[in-house]
Amino acid sequence: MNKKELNTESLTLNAESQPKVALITGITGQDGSYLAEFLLKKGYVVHGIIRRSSLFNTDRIDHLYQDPHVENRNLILHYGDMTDSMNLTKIIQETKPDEIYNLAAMSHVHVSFQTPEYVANADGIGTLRILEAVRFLGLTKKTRVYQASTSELYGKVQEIPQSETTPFYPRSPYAVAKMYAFWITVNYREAYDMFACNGILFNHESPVRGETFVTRKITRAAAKIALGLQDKLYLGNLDAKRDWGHAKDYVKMMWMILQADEPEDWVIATGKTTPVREFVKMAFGYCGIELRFEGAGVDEVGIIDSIDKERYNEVVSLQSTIHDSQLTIGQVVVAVDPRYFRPTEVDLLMGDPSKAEKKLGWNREYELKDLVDDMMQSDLKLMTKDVYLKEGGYRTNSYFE
Ligand code: NDP
Ligand code: GDR
Repeated sequence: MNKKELNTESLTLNAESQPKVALITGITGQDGSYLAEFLLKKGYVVHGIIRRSSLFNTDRIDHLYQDPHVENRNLILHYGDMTDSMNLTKIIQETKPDEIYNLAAMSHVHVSFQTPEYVANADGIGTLRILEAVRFLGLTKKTRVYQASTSELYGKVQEIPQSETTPFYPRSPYAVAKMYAFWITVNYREAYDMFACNGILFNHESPVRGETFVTRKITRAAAKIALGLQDKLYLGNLDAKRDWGHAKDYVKMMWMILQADEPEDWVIATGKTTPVREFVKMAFGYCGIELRFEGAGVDEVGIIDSIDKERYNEVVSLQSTIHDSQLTIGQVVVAVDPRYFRPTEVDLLMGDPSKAEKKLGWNREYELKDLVDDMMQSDLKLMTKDVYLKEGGYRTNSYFE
């Protein structure tokens, strides 16, 4: 594909001038919701697979939801699960998608040590179920498949930065399951001439990132601490370094990968790496709260060094006077809790996105600072609701990992 031909705003039609049809597994997740929004804007009919849950689990796509009684809907949801081959095959048979984005997964690295067998089934074999359904239904020439592969494959990294040719060394049940998914995607491409691709995406975050991933845990806590709703944030390994981008930039690339001339595997990253500790400083810094870190290992703490009152009032003090900050200089607001350490850690990730930049013309809109600002702005707004609820005498919930 020529760079100039890539018009992300245009209506996307298939050969018979019908809107293209996409199927997204994991549509209720962070990436699924942004991707659905992106594809709908481009004129796709989007089918999504959701799990039955005892509570509504469609928060992230509720703004896109269409009543099932409306005619000519372009977002259609199906109940399903990555562990149920028959169900996946039936959905693919009924929808006959032009593109499948396989995003569904138990995606939490630490939790995968507690549920390794389930993760192998959903994240590993689940990918095989999708590929095999496409093959079995005779859709190999019609349906292109995107597999959500991950920088976790590099694990104990063999070189810095990591590129498409860097050897893998997975360090968790999650990464090992994703390793199977990576290679089965390559194998189906080579064996059956399928347009099946891996996007090896490095960490990407957003205001709708799951609350127990480190960035969102930090921005939620920084917002709550700034508003006087929480005293302290407990974290694990502050030395871990990640290559963090914005999910909005990354879902665009998922689509670009499936529009390329040839099916290939692609690294998507920013090319920069930052320690968790620095992310914490940036999040508090957004509120005008300067932190310094003292101590080492499990004894390390983050302490308030100074407060820029003007900045604090600008972003935190709400429109009214309801909040009287409890923050003091010297206060410990971050501490280490070993329960968040992993049995085997991935110390450093830093991707080399030059192939995607050169061959597909991918570029990013968000730098790390923009990402932190976006997440902090959103979480301050979210937590401010709790301040009002408390003021009004209503109960608010504290969710801790
Ligand atoms: P999320 O955890 O936010 O979303 C995961 C989605 O998968 C949710 O919709 C979830 O449903 C669904 N899901 C989980 N298990 C099953 C199952 N057994 N059957 C059907 N659906 C299931 O992940 P992200 O959006 O952040 O990531 C998307 C994909 O990209 C994942 O595969 C992840 O491993 C991978 N990835 C993510 C990166 C990142 O930094 N975000 C980086 C690299 C790869 P429910 O809402 O019901 O829980
Ligand atoms: P990761 O993301 O494991 O890279 O997987 P996560 O945000 O969970 O951890 C990043 C790093 O931060 C360290 N850390 C903590 N992590 C969590 N969750 N909670 C803590 O309190 C904490 N303290 C320190 C971790 O040890 C780690 O080093 C994410 C997921 O989205 C995967 O699905 C995806 O494949 C990879 O990114 C790329």
